Amino acid sequence: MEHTLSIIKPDGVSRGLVGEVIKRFEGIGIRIVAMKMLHLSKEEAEGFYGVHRGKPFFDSLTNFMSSGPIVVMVLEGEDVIRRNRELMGATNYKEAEPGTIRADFARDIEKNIVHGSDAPETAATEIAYFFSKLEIM
Ligand code: IDP
Ligand code: MG
Repeated sequence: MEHTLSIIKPDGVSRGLVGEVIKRFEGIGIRIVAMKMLHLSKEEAEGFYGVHRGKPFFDSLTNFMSSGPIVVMVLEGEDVIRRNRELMGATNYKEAEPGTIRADFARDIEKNIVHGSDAPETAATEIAYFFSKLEIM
């Protein structure tokens, strides 16, 4: 059974979309096996998005990600990394398939509601960034 990390970003939380996002996961049989609300510091956001250090949007992205509470979740299911990415839609909401979370709710390439791991290696690293083994059901 595969695991992935999902984050409802500060815009998703402040716009009241936590339930909407979770409903979409549960609606296709993806299970939530860990969940918590956090408010990252700038340094913690920079650590999480370390792969993007040096990119033009890095400073703005990490300011945004540390601007308010987020909901972090470990999702479990068959092929869940790919299926979560499919539910999310493309990074740029303008290119996201209709019916995806980003197409339905995002109006900004940066403030795009959700994060999802993109591969098994990044899923493992990202889950370990937020959760200990004991916190995963
Ligand atoms: P992903 O979230 O779809 O995996 P990544 O390329 O990993 O997309 O980028 C991480 C996050 O950085 C995006 O979700 C978005 O919030 C932000 N981002 C990516 N590209 C841009 C950009 O060109 N301008 C502003 N923000 C961006
Ligand atoms: Mg990514």
